[in-house]
Amino acid sequence: MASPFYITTPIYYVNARPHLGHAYTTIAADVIRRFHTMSSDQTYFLTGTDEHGDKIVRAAKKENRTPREYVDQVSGLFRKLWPELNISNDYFIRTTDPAHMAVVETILQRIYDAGDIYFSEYEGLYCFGCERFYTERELVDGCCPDHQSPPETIKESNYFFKMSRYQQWLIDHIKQHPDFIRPKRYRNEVLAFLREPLDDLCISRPKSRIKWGITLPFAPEYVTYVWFDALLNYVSALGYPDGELYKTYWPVAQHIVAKDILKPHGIYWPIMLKAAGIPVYQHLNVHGYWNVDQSKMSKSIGNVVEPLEMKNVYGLDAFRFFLMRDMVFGLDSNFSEEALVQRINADLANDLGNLFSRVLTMAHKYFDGVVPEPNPDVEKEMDLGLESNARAAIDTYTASMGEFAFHKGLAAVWEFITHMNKYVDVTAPWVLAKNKATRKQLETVIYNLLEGLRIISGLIYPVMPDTAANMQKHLGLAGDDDFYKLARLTSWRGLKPGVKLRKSISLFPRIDLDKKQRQSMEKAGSQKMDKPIKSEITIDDFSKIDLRVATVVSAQAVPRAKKLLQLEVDLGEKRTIVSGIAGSYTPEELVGKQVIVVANLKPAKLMGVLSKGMLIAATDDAGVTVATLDKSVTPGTPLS
Ligand code: ME8
Repeated sequence: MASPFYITTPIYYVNARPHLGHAYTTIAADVIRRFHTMSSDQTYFLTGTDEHGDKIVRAAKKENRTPREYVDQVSGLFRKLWPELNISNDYFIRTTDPAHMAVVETILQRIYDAGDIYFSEYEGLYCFGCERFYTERELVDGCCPDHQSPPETIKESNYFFKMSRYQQWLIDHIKQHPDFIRPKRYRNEVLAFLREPLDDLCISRPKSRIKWGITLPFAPEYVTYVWFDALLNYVSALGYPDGELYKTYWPVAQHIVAKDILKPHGIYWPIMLKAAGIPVYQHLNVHGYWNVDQSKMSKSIGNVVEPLEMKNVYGLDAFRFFLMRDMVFGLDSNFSEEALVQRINADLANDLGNLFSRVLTMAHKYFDGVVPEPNPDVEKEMDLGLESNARAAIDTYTASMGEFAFHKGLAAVWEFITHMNKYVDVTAPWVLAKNKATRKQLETVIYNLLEGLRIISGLIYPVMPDTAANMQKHLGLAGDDDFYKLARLTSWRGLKPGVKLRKSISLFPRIDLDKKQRQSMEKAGSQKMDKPIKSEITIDDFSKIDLRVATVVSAQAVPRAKKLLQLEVDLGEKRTIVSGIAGSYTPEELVGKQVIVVANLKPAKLMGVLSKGMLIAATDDAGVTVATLDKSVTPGTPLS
């Protein structure tokens, strides 16, 4: 019988456009949902937008819009993005939906009636960015840890939720259910937090301060705090309390969030559920951050990665694959286009793409594009462990994917792809084809390879659904809706001899990063000619940039990065700087040169090398020219 499976993403704030981080969580949810359909589970996948609160009102004001106009527009951006990324959500919830608002009121009233909400005057440290009060011990150097600004002291009467009453219950629940919060590091983090007494949660905001929210049913002059509203989306979307979806899916609920919202999901949410008499969720799955150039993505640094841009440049499946393969679920990861291109070229173009086109080409050359019949006389002899490798890959894959260890699941598939490539080399079908006496062997080898590809096409389905479908069609399985089901993949010999194959194709063309970079540099170069002078800055703005003279002590190429050179420079102290000038300078040409360096630029890792500073250079159609001085000066001399 099909088991139910329910997965949710956070509902995203509509105060910013969707970026790489939102895309990652939502793609991870899509992957896990598709993985469960492989076992024929009955699945439900929810995402949506979080639209109430101060943050949103301020963002709307900045754009001269009413909150309603503003939330409709930004929520629309999320809703339109997901199909572009092949996200298969069943429902998209908005906290401004009347049905959701009604559920929030019902649950608030229920908790109030049970005596777990009380009214009290409160003076505290409030961060407007987070829309919450902080205790002294939560602050870092007197500032909000997220916004790095000091909170304001405000005094007001408010409603409070008696979280403290449920503290011991929550500790016991987490201890009795070791994988309630996973991976373990986040479970430990929550337990560590629960070692201190839990403060009650202020769950209201007076309407005199903010109106854009859900009115407390027992106090019309107050709206509810955003987290109380937002978290309830996970049950309201299912039609709590009587909906069929609620009855089927709530008992098996799993959430995915990043570590930023561990506390609301690991502490507030289970306690809210307990107080409302609703069973708690099954698992909270917590992942780390995608950083860009080792820093958190932010508009002010200008390192925000747009998912659609990545899709348009590199292809959707390659982008999805990179995100799932490169991040260890639970840990932080660094995003760079260079790493993305390396993955595409190595794993997708080389390992999988070459295998696929090689095997199809041979099937056409030797068997006119028809799946040959494996020969029972030589089947065992020609297997060479391929079938057991396939089984081992499927076993590791299923165990890993089920625990959200996507990188491990994919690594197991790629191990099998490596076996397949070795199998081609060892069996050498082109040699078998030369001799009539080895026809049986050739039939069996090509059959086995096609069969291996069938299994691979199924295993990659959750992460790369389009590529899986493309492989499926080429393997003569078009119209077979169950081609990726685990039951089908675990039986070897699933491919029917005699079936017509399509002509070979290149699944993933190799990407020439240098060419891509050259093109974008050329574009930038031509733009530079007519690029207007930037807007005025003050002398104070300029003085923030610490320009220094530095002497290049040594220089060398950076492995696997044709554009980059690693320089050791002396600017009064020794520094390593990585610079994209390899196309225009040899390392030898640079040694001894005096160059100009931005000495206080935030360090960034480039191709694994930590670069502390940046060389000043000009780029035009002729390439890159490094700025130097007219006469030699003492290393470290500042420029002004
Ligand atoms: O917190 N790396 O919404 P939000 C990985 N509305 N994931 C990232 C990321 C990054 N650099 N940046 C964002 C909210 N995310 C609340 C949630 S739920 C009841 C209410 C992802 O728009 C990640 O999933 O700030 C993170 O938890 C979420 O976006 C935060 O989204």
